[in-house]
Amino acid sequence: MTTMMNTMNTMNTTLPNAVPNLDPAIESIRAKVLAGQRLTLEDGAVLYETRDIWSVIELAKLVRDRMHPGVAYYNINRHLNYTNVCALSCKFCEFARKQGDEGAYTRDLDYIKEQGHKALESGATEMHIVGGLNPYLPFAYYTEMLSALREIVPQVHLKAFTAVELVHLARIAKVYKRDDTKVGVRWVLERLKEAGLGSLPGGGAEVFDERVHKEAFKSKIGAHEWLDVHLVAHELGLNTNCTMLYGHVDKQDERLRHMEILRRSQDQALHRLGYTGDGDGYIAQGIVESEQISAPVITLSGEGATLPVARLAEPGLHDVPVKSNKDPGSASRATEETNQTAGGYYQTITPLPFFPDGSDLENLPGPTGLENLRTLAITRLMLDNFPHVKAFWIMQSLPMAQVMLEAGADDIDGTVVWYDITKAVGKGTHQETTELDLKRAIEEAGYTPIERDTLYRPVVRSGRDWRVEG
Ligand code: V47
Repeated sequence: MTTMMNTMNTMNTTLPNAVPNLDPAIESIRAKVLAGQRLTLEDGAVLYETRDIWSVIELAKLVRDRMHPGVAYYNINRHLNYTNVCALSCKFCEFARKQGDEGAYTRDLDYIKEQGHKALESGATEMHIVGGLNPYLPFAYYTEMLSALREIVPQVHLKAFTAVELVHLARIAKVYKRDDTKVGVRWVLERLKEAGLGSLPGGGAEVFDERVHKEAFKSKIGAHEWLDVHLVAHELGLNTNCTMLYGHVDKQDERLRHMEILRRSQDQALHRLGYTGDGDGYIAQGIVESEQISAPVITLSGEGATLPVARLAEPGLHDVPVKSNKDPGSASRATEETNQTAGGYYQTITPLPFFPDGSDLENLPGPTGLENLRTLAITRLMLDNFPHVKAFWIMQSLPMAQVMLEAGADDIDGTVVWYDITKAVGKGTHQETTELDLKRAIEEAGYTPIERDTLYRPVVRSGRDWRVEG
């Protein structure tokens, strides 16, 4: 017996440590996360550098569960890419074609209406509509597209046009002002909203950094213009999303800076809606040295924080007051006094891992599975004022999207159907999953699936008929 114990002791000392990666550097970050405090860029760097990736994931799950206890969202949607003809030549993009190239297309109004009918038949709550910067389409094409869909599918939310498309629209409508993007974009957005636009998707943000911009998407709008477009949308009461396309020529510190810029932009949006923060706001630098953002820090990831309430999508019905997470009275006052609306903030961030295939950066490997999980978890932890983090299964696969629910994501987008911008390995552009698959993935991950509309309001459904709860 003694001999056996001795043998076991010897074996124990030669076994690898059962938890080899625990990193004490994470402990101060853990304390901040538990207290609902904002993490710094230095904290973010630690989270990127540590070998203890499971602690990073565990912390992100803690925050995700605190914000959305027991549930995960999904939606029934349809993506529509109306043209792939694009004046730009971004290096990471395999979607764009020049007019006359093989495979170049521009959908006419009949095609678009047909997509509307299909959305209706499938019971979709959202159409996600984006395309290239097609220099041959007039401004009227866009308003007619929205008006036609509004007529066919009045209930379906039209989430359409990324920031760069909206700047392009200002150019073709000849209202673009080089020294103030906001003026032309406001003109465009007012008309699109009138025609039926419900919110903006988050594409085209890429990574907000001059070097990355120059190297990978030089002719596209930069951070300033992207943020200006979203600012105007917020001022008009439209909710928007945002993305981070990472894993190409970007570095980790540039991703962190991207996150910092987004959360400061969200501080501004929430402050405008009456969120008061905890009073210890810091004056952060904007994108350029001379610019300062003076909104207070507003976090939504702490215990008991109130997420902004969704509002009705129809034009003119944007007047549901939000509640402040710190001072419930202040938001209602702001709403009454300044006629602010509850719409007008970033709803969700979708981290997009770079897909090299077919792009000019095909020589790059693209991010690995662990890099994807780590970046997602850090996104959840850094973007403490973003209500949602989305797993876009098209770019991750559904099995990976399911794992992402354990690492910070609370939402899986969506049934999709056709998607042309990237193709998951071995797939064509027909990329569809069923509601059943989404629900099964969510339930197996231990969450209750909640079907949501674009504004994250729970949907009550009977077959293809649906209504928003409440
Ligand atoms: O804007 C382009 C990116 C975006 C590649 O807001 C690429 O709810 C990876 O924005 N590899 C489109 N990404 C997707 C997008 C999106 C998706 C789902 C939901 C939402 C939302 C937004 O895809 C583009 C661009 O940033 N992209 N090429 C590529 N090779």
